[in-house]
Amino acid sequence: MASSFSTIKTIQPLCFSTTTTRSQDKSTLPTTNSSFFGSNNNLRKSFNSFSSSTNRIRSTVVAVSDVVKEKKLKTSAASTSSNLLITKEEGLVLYEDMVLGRVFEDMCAQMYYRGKMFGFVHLYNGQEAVSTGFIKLLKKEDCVVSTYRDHVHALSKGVPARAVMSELFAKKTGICRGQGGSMHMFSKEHNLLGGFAFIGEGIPVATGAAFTSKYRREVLKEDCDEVTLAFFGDGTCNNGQFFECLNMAQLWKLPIVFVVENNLWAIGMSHLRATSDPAIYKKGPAFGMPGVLVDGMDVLKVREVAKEAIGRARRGEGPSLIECETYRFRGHSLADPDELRDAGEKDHYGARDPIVALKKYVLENNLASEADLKAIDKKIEELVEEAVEFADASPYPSREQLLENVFADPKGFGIGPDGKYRCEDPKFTQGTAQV
Ligand SMILES: Cc1ncc(C[n+]2csc(CCOP(=O)(O)OP(=O)(O)O)c2C)c(N)n1
Ligand SMILES: [Mg+2]
Repeated sequence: MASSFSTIKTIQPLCFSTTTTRSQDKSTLPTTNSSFFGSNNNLRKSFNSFSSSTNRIRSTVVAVSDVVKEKKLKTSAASTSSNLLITKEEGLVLYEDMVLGRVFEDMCAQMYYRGKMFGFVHLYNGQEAVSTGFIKLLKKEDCVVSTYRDHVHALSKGVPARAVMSELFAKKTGICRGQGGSMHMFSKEHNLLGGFAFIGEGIPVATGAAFTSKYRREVLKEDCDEVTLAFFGDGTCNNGQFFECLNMAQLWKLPIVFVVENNLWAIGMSHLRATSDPAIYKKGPAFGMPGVLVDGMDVLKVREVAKEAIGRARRGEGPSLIECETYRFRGHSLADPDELRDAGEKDHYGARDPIVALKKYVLENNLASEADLKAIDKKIEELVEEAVEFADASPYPSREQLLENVFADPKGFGIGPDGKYRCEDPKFTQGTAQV
C-alpha cells in the first residue's frame, strides 16, 4: 500500500507543506544578549506575538490539514457514504480515552493534595490528543515507552485505571505492586516498557525493543511485525541519547516511531530559549528518516500522521520522527506553582483544548449525540472513583518486598532454594555490614 510518507523523499522533512513559514525557526527569534541569564520575557513576548499572529499555529495546522483534506477528497471520490476521518465507533473510542486521561489526572491532583500520593507527580492534562491519537492505533503486542509523565500513556495502552491509581497510592495492587510509583509505570502484559524519571532514558530502551522486533522477524524468522512508540518531551531532544538512537534506528531501519510531545517547556525552561534550532522535526531528515510536524491539540490530525508512521514501521520501512505541538494545562509537576508561564500563552492553548475540539467535531458531524457523550463522561467518572476506592482499600506491600529486585542475591535476601523470594528480618544496617 502506498503511503503519503513514502511518496516524499525521506531526505526531506515531511512537514507536508514546505511553503509555510516555520515560526519556530531561529530567524523569528529576537537577537538579545541577555537570553542566557535571568528572565526569558523577551523570548516569551516574541512567542506570544507570533502565536497571537497565529504564525506558529498556522504553519502547523495548515501543514497537516492539507494532508487531511487531500485524504478526505480521496475518500469522498471513492465512496459517497462518508468523507469523515473517523467512524462513530472510532470517534467514541477516542473521546472516551481522552476523557479517561483528563478525569484520571484531575483525580490524581485531588488525591495528591489530600496526601494520598508521595513524591513527584507529573500530570498530562492538555496533551491527551497525542497519547490517544497514537496509542489507540496499536496492537496489544506493540510497545510503548514513556517518561515520568506516564499515567495517561499507560491508560491508553489498556492498563486498568485501578492498577495505575493503586500504583500511585503505593499499594500492593498497583501495576508494579506499589514499588514504582508515578514515574515508573510498567506492564509486561500490556507491553508498556516503563515510565522513566531520567529524561531520555526511555529512548534507548525503546530502540532496543524495536531492535528485538526486527531481530525476531528477520533473524529468528518469527511472525513479528511489532512496532514501538517512544514518547518524550522537547526538553529531551538536546540529550545525546536522542541523537544516538535516531542514528541507530535509521541505520538498522528499526520499527519505531519517535514521538516528541513539544509542550514548549522543560520545567521552567522555554524550548525557544534552550535549543539552537527549535524545529525538532527537522532533525529526522538529518538522519535520513521522515520528520513530521503535527498539531498535537487535534487528535484527528495526530491520528492521521500516526497511522502513516506506524504503518511505515510495521511494513519494515523504518523509523519516523513526529513532533507534536502540544501544551500542558498544569504546572510541570504537582509541586510546581506554575508561575513562570505567561497567562496569555496558557489562555491561547486552553482555548484549543483537544477534548473540546473532538467533541465539537463529533457533534457537528452527527457521529454521536450530546447524550452519548454525557454517558461516556459519567461512565469514566464512575470508573475513576472506583479506582480511588480500590486503591484506598488496598494493602501496602509487605515489608520484605522492599528488598526484592534490589540486590542480586545478598545474604539473607533474594531467591531461596524453593525459587521464591525470601527475606530474613533485614536489620538493614547490620545485614549490609555482614555482606
Ligand atoms: C538526565 C536528566 N537530567 C535532568 C533531569 C531533570 N528534569 C526533570 S523534567 C526535565 C524537563 C524535561 O522536559 P521535557 O522533555 O520537555 O518534558 P515535559 O516535562 O515537558 O513533558 C528535566 C530537565 C532529569 N530528570 N533527567
Ligand atoms: Mg516539554
